[in-house]
Order: sequence, then structure tokens, then C-alpha cells
Amino acid sequence: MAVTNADIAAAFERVADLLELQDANPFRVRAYRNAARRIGELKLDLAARVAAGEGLPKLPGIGTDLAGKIEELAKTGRLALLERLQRQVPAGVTELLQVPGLGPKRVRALYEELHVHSLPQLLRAARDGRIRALPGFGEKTERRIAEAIAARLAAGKRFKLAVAAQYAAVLIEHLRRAPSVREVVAAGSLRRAKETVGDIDLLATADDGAAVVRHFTRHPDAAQVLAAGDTRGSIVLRSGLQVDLRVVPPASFGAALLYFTGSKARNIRLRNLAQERGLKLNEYGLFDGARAVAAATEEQIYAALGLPWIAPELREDRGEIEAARRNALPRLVELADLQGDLHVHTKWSDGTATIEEMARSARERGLRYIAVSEHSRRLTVAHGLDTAQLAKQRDEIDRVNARLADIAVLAGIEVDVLEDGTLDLPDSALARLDIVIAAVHSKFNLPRARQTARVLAALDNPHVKILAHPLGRLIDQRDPYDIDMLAVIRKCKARGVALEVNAHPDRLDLTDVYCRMAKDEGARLAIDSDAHSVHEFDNLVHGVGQARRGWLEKGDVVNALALAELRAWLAGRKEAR
Ligand code: DGT
Ligand code: CA
Ligand code: CA
Repeated sequence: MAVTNADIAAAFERVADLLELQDANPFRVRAYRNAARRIGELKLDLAARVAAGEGLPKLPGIGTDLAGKIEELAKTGRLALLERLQRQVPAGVTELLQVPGLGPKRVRALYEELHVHSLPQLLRAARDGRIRALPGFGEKTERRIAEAIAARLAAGKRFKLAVAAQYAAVLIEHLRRAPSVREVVAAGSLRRAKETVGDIDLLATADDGAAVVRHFTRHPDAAQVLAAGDTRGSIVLRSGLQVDLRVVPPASFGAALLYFTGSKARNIRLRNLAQERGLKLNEYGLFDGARAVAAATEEQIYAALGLPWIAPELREDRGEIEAARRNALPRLVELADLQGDLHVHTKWSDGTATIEEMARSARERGLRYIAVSEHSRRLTVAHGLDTAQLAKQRDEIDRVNARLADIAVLAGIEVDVLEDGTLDLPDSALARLDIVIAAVHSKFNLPRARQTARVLAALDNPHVKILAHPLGRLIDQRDPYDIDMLAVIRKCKARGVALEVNAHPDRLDLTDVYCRMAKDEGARLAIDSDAHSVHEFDNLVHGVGQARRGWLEKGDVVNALALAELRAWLAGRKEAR
């Protein structure tokens, strides 16, 4: 693990905090703080210098003692002094220091006067009104402390991609109105379309960084400002979601975007690749000594490293750099490649819109077909349909098709897979439909062998064309069921069944890793919204994100087929791939 200047600065800050908690000599405390600030602002990579055996440059305020500490951190990633100090102060107390507005003096007052040793204790003290009585605190501080802890406790949690994307869109819009700002883009896990996001990372270019940061921290949804400087700001939204902003000059936009998009593992790989060529890569650019070889765009930096541009969704160090070297990167599927959506609900079961309304909404988004696929009768909570209702629904589908041009509505069903692997509707009913989607909605806890056998049996039904949300997981709520996914994928491949990439924000199922496994096995996939309202076609983009993270190309996706080709696939004929 490479040690960054930021790591060294953070360790020194921490030492200063702990020294202060112990009432150490204020000059010593200040020396660590000043050093932390200086190192944080330094462009030169200290660890790289140490690794190259060059020794540290002379830095103002950093004497031999501190230089020794830097070398220790750079070489080992650890600092004995910090570890010793951490042992001397109760663990919970140092956690209190991370509450914004609580410096070492206040923390000392809290644990000496109120015997507060942890965040929950502090929250209780604030809510009981015991903090305002301490000298130097007051009611306002007490309230701020309570809010900050509540946000912090929420901050441990990750946010679903679709939720984070909505917040990001609002903040990007806000930042575009900041003085002197040029580009504003999302970076981090959000740009990589990871299924959950720890915090949002935004990147802007501007001439006046401080003004942009100020504008950012004044967003009305900011409950807390963690940092506000010339080049970076950090806020916590009312929801508890943290947002980091970096502002860089246009000349280093590409380098900063490359760095802050990550992932961390990928950054390290790329940095090593640069080192092998005698170059140095950081968030400011790719350097040959002091000369910037490339910095303004990601493409230029990749090119200088002998690589084609790699899409953000692939940047997880899962073989993409090797593929890029062999010129074997996938041409990833795009939202615009989707011709239709094969999993859509309407008022006939638990949706909120009519068939016609859903068809019109799909058409507005440029789709050419949808399949109406309600739940089947067993799923009574979702008003599942029986054979007679399906026949009536088919009449309405015919009427809508007669009325609307440029969009086709297919008659489908999301039929329940029963415990024994049979389907919830007779074959005679399924045979009359254009498309049959099989889905598990019950008995999630069957043992692996039985769950697998159940789904394999369902896939043997000749009418089934899509396996819906194959893992059955709900993000943060329900684990995937225990199933042999490789066996399921192979069966799908053998039977010509597509595995769904369900784009619902709670599902994103199949996940990226299994998308890739399916592709490697030669199976095909269907990226579907599972929309229950006209707005939920918006979620398709997140399904596409998972598909891209799973290296899928247009040819892997059945609903990237034009309608005629799709019909051929449904009819079981072999169409050209
Ligand atoms: P998240 O927020 O947990 O969903 O994941 P990320 O990937 O957004 O991570 P985050 O927000 O901590 O940092 C954003 C990017 O900045 C990360 O993907 C890579 C880069 N980065 C941050 N810290 C480090 C680090 O210590 N070393 C390296 N090489 N890159 C880092
Ligand atoms: Ca992040
Ligand atoms: Ca971040």
C-alpha cells in the first residue's frame, strides 16, 4: 500500500489531537499541526522520495525528529508514537474528536466533567441538556453536537446508487451556478456506477476555487460543513450522505478526474504502471521529473501510459488494464442501445399507470417495445393475474397496439416459480403470451441444492424466456438466496433463456460480477426496469451501469435487439449474434 502525503498529514493531525487531549506542551502540538498542513499542501510525493532512497527535502518547520516520523510512516505505513498515544486515551474519546466543533479542549471537558467516553454517551448528554451547563458550551453548541452525532451515526451507512445519483444531480446543478466555475462532474464510486455509494465525490474546474467551495457549502440541504478551503469542500446532507468537492484548475482536470474516480485499487495499479515507465502519476498530472507529460484529459494520460481510455465502470482492477494492453476491452452497452423494456407493470397488477400510459412513456424515451409482465395469480399481495384476466388484458394490449405507432406492446407475464419448480400458470395460458418471465417470490430460504433444482426445473419449461432478478437480493434488506448461480447460468445458456439485470434501485440484480460470469459462459441478459410507474423507466440507466460493470456489450443484451430480431429470439430461432 502506497502511503500518500494525505495519509502522513492525517497521522500528524491525529498525533496533535491526542497530545492536546493529554495536555501536552502547546508548542509540540503546534509543530505537528503545522507539519500536517504543510505536508497536506505539498505536491511532491514524500513516500516516493523515501522509496527512491533520495531522502527528504528540507521543509520549513520540519526538523530531524519530524523527518524521522515521516520516513517511518513512508516505509511502514505506521507510526509508533501514534500507536502509543492511542493506547493511552480511551478509544471512544478519540472518536469524540471527529465530531465537528469538538476540539481537544472541549473533549477533555466532556470526559472529565461529564464522564462522556463515547458517541452514544455524548448524544445522550446533549439530549438531556447536560452539555449546555459546561463552561464554554451553551445551548447552540449542544444542539449542533446532537445533530452532528446523528449525522455521523447515519454516515456509516452506504446509499443506494439511484438515491445518491439524485442528490448528485441536484448538487451538480447547484454548482454550475457557482462563480467562475467551468466543468462540474461526478467522480468516485458514483461515476463507476457501484451499486451503493459511501459518499459522493464531485469535481469542478474553476479560476476561483474558494468561491466555488463557498457556493457549495451554502447549499440549503447542507446540514453540516466538514471542510471548506480553496480547493476542497466537504458537506453532510440532511440525509446523512457526505459530499466531497474538489476544485482544480482546468489544466489538471483529467488527472484529478482519473484520481478521484478511483477505485483506490485501480489508482495504485495505474501509479505503478507509471513508475515502471519512470513517470509519476498523481491527482495533478503524469510527470516526467518536474515536466507534466499529460494532465488535461483522461485520454491523454491513458495514452501516455500506452493504454486506450478505460470506461469508469471497469476501473476496479478486475483485469481491465490487462485487457486494455491487449486491446481487448469490451465495447460496453449503452443506454441508447436499449430498444425496449421487457419487464413492466401496470394497473392490471400493482403498477400505477395504464398500459397505454406506460407505452407512451417508453416511447418518449426512445424505446420501440415494452412487454407488460404482471405478476401471476399466486402473488395475491401484488394482485396477480389468472388465466381469464390475462385474456382480458390481451384485448386491451391489442387496442393499445392499434392506437399507438412506433411502439409495440408485447403480452407477457412475470410468473411465479413454485417451490417444486413448476410455474404458477398452466402451459396452455403461457403458450398464448408473447413472453414469459419466471421469478422466485417465495421460499427464499431453501437449502442450496433445493433452491438450485427448483430454478433449473423452471428453466426447463419451454415457454420461459427470461429469469427475473436471479439472485433475489434486496440491497441492505435481503441477502441473495443460496443458489448455484453458475449452474443456473449454464442452464439459461443451454435453454436460450436470458438472465435479467433488474434495474430497480433496491435490486440491481443480477449483480456486476454475475453479469460477467454470464457473459463469459455465453448466456444473454435482459436489462429491464421492472417499472411500476411511468417515471421508473429512468432506472434503466442504473441497470445499464451494472451491465457495464459486468463488461456486457450490446450483443449480450436481448433488449438491444430490434423488434423483429427480438421476435425471432422469442420464437426460439437462431438469429445472428
Ligand atoms: P465510496 O465512497 O466508499 O463508495 O468509494 P469511492 O471509490 O468513491 O472512494 P472515496 O470517496 O473514498 O474516494 C474517491 C476516490 O479517490 C477513490 O475511488 C480513489 C481516490 N482515493 C481516495 N483516497 C485514496 C487513497 O488513499 N489512495 C489512492 N490511491 N486513491 C484514493
Ligand atoms: Ca465516494
Ligand atoms: Ca469521498
